[in-house]
Amino acid sequence: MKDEPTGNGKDAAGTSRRAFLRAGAAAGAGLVTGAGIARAAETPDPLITEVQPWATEFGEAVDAHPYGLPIHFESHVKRQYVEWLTESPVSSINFTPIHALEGTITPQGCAFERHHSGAIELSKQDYRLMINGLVEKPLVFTFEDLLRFPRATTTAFCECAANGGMEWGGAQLEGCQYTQGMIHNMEYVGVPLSVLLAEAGVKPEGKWLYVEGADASSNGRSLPMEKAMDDVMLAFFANGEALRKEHGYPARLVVPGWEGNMWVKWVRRLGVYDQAVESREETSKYTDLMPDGRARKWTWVMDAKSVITSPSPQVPIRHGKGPLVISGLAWSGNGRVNRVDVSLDGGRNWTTARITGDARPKALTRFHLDIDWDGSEMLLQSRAVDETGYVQPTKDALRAIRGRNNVYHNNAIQTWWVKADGEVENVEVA
Ligand SMILES: Nc1nc2c(c(=O)[nH]1)N[C@H]1C(S)=C(S)[C@@H](COP(=O)(O)O)O[C@H]1N2
Ligand SMILES: [Mo]
Repeated sequence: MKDEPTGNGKDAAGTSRRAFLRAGAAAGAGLVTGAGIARAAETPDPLITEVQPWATEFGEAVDAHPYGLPIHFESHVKRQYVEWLTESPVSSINFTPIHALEGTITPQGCAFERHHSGAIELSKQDYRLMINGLVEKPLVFTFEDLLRFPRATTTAFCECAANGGMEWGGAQLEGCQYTQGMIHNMEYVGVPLSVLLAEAGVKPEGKWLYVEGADASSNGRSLPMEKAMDDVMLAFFANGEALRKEHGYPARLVVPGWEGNMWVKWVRRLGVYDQAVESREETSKYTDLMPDGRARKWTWVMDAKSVITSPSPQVPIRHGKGPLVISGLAWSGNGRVNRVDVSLDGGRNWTTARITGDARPKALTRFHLDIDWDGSEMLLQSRAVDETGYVQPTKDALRAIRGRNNVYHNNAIQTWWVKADGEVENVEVA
């Protein structure tokens, strides 16, 4: 069984696509203010002149939805499951509709899920957390116990190491949901691991923490003690409410900046050891197969990356030329995103985008670029630069080092080919 989606270098139609820069592909990029977008209607607009049903009938009562869902007009904004990627939906992944979201917070209800053995239902009553191994005092906590420790909050992205993995072989799936949607970003509240570990008392030889989940897969991962003591949290709440079942209810690990696989869900045990356990999840999986056939391990940090979410294949331009909002996401596991550049011509020329809202460290950051589109073809790209000075690489630059054997850690620049009719395709530039 294929474990993480790897793709096959082909798109659904079985063709491998590689687009080429055309002469004169550089599109007009005058910056706009939005003035002149709205026009006075030339003929009477019944939506204004006629009394509408929503103004003559009652709307829904306040007792209709004790817990609401998005309005049905937005029902297309949902996770996507791609059947052919994996053999079984209980050991699989789905994708966040990043093309349809704005801002930076991912609602739990459409945040991607990755389970190795399905999402389990573990009640707070049945929950136990054990800390054992090289500690002064092995401990077991109930969920009620955990709620009595001082809390902290952090906003962080969780990106599966396989995000964009299908792109190693070439531009494939249409849509940034499929190509880059193994990511979500939430505001978590929980207890720092440093607080819980201090309670048990880590012995000086305890250099590694092995974190185990309560599901059948357990998804056990080893974390160096420095990271565990730094910014890792055992979270109970996400985006203001309890974690959803699929995200690890009642408690999951939040490991800011590090690959999603380390964000153990339904955490049941923290084992303190003097070395890494070298579990399946950190040996045969989540290592980077290099061109010479050797596997590089412990590539925990998710390097800086960005993607334009709109326009993108699922969000073609329907309004024709003129003012166009280019919107995208950038992030870095090494800290803050300092700058995002956008290219309209496949990486020849770059314009610095506007960072909209906060650029928090190790969290999704929103950028916008407002252009005056002249209606000609564009090869849209974005490039993140983080606070360490690291610049998101091109696909070719990354492949020169990593080859094409890889599944994981593809943070290369993504290209969208915007055609004159506004349709958008996933391509590569050569
Ligand atoms: N216990 C447990 N934790 C787990 C997993 C799992 O299968 N079991 N999957 C891991 C992987 S590979 C990823 S990418 C993230 C995904 O978190 P999410 O399902 O909340 O998006 O959870 C991680 N934690
Ligand atoms: Mo993952």
